[in-house]
Amino acid sequence: IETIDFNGQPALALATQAGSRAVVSLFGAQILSWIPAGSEERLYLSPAAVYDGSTPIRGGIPVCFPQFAGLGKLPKHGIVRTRPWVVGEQRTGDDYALVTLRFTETDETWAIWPQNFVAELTVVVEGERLDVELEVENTGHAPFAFTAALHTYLRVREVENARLEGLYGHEYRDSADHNRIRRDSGDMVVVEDETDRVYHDVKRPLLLRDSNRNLGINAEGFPDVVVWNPWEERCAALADLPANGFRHMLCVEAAAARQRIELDAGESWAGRQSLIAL
Ligand code: TA6
Repeated sequence: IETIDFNGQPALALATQAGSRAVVSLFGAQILSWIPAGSEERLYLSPAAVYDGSTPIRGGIPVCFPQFAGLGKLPKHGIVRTRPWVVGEQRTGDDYALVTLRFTETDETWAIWPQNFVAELTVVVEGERLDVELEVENTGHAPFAFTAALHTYLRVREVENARLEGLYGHEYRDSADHNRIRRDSGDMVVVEDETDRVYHDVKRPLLLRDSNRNLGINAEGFPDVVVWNPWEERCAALADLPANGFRHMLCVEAAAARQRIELDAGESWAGRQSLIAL
């Protein structure tokens, strides 16, 4: 595990002897790259991403906390994706590398969200796996509630050819269509238009089929799954995504969005997303 400069932001580069690699930025505790052993890049990081701290980094795995999207009055996707985290534990074994980054409230975050908390993101690369765990502790004296997500941008060869399996029969809120509540009735999700859905209560693992490579996606603690692709028009409106960027990304996010998670003083919560290159 090495500290590196990634486009002007301090980051940690993880590597295992077997050849898995990942890069985690201290800005937002955002994973920017993941290459499973013997494979190629599996996360989408926009070539037009901005790293000067003025805006979130487009791509990788942004951490959304204590608010997912615009579900409340806080800034979109919360307050930790645009702030520096500190490095905690760093460990490597024969076949894995682990880092923990920590964020503790500051005067600045208190002014936006008046709560005492510690958020910890633990990243483990091991063989074909990437495990990402977000832990939140209420270190104050009163209860608080939050929504959250690991806003994972997966790299796909051609989004129209990608197939996401495992969501059949699930209810979802369609943010791309007036927040209508629908039920998925297809064997797989195919993205061929703007897609922005919050699937509720997903207990099954998902499988992303992408040309000749597959990815298993598992979550624990995060009850919901968000599937997002901005498609052509919305992509064109995002200055930090190239015009064809939407073709090479698909966000499949582990989220706690439908219901807020409530934590009493002293309580903790943890949610995890695992990606497995198959
Ligand atoms: O997770 C989906 C979403 O909430 C979309 O509605 C879309 O706006 C996206 O996140 C990206 O948000 P951002 O603030 O990073 O541009």
